[in-house]
Amino acid sequence: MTSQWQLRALFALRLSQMYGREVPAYTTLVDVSREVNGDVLRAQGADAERLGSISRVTAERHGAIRVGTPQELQQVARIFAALGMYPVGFYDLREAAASAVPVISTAFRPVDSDELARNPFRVFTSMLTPADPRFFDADLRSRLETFLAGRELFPPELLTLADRAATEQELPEEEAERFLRLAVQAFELSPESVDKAWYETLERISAVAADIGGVRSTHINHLTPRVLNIDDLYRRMTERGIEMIDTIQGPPAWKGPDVLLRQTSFRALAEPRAMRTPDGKAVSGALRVRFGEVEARGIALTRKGRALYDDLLGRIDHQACQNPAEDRDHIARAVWERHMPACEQELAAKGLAHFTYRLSPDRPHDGSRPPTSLSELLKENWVYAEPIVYEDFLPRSAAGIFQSNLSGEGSRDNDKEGATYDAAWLSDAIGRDVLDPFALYEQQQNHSIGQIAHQLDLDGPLG
Ligand code: OOG
Ligand code: NI
Repeated sequence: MTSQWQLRALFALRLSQMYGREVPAYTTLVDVSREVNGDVLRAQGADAERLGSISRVTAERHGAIRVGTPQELQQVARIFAALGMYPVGFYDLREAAASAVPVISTAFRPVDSDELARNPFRVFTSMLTPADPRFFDADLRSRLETFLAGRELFPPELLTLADRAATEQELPEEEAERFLRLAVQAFELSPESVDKAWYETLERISAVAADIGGVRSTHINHLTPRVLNIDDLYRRMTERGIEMIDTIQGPPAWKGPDVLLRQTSFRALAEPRAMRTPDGKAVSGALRVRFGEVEARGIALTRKGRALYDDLLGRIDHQACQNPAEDRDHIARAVWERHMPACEQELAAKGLAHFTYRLSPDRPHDGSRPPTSLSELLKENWVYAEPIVYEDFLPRSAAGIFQSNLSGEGSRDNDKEGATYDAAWLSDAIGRDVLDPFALYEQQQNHSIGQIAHQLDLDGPLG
């Protein structure tokens, strides 16, 4: 029998092998990430594993896919449920991007800390919004919806096997093999020829719309390894002649704790694709639909910490706008140094980040009674705090990644009122709850605090 987490790990591995064959620069990225991680581990020892064991970090990937309709998203949810991955978070990229990115997104990922430790594979999944009149007029909307309704992204056999894995929480070896083969195949780049005129019609609105609704299949568009020093990785990739986008998205490099997520990417090469012209002629074309991305993960922030993060980004924007000659990274670092706590203890004390609390092995064993507040317990060395790693995404970074890999701006009519989508709408459309990431981190933290209270025989909640 192959359990769900094994299916998840195998799926991530095979997807990685497939993507490496299809996009060779990805293999370079994985090699360089491994070199960087090895160097960080040698230089920092156990500290390098503070946000996850090296085996987890080495295997860690996130992928991204894009689909066209709620029905397709529902099917994606069935496939990922087979792998123990559930929709977490709602991202509205339409609002986060300046150019035309007509999608809303969620991320499928494991939610329990044990499952995350086994294999944290996650997939950022976007769905097209044809009902948004800022991008699509009534005629194009209806042509698009008809086109999408007429395609099949996932064969019924794959979905049946997925449902079985989700219900039984495992699959017999032969079925597991079949499931994995069909699942990986569903995310390969299809050799089917592309209707050139239709693709170009959508491309004028948005390259993302064309990528999703201009073809009869979906594909994984990047697969992102995790690296322990993204600044070093950026330098090494550049030295190897791979042209990276000009920024690292997210928090700046600085001496204090890493929070949330830092990401950077490179544009993939145009790949040859068979195309059909309106008069039925086969021509060869090329599409740039895939790219490379890498990320470094930091500590999960609380809602309050996240509000601070968003506020600081706003300050950086403002200062960068006022001082166009100054280097943005430089501005960002100065803002961070001024406003972001310089150590984990302060992040915890101010309620800005999430931690798992555990009993210290060297706590007093002389029969003395422990204090009853968490801060005292920490101070007197009864317990210690381990940071909880951020497992999710950032809408603004995601929009930056989308945008930096598009050729044109596309078009959007901001005079029109946008169609409204939110987490509740998405839950309804997929037919399962889209989970709140903040609530998940909070539960994990509270659970650890509850356990400490229990182990130390303290009654009532810890203050
Ligand atoms: C997704 C872009 C966002 C991330 O890591 O933030 C993303 C896409 O291009 O489909 O992958
Ligand atoms: Ni990504």
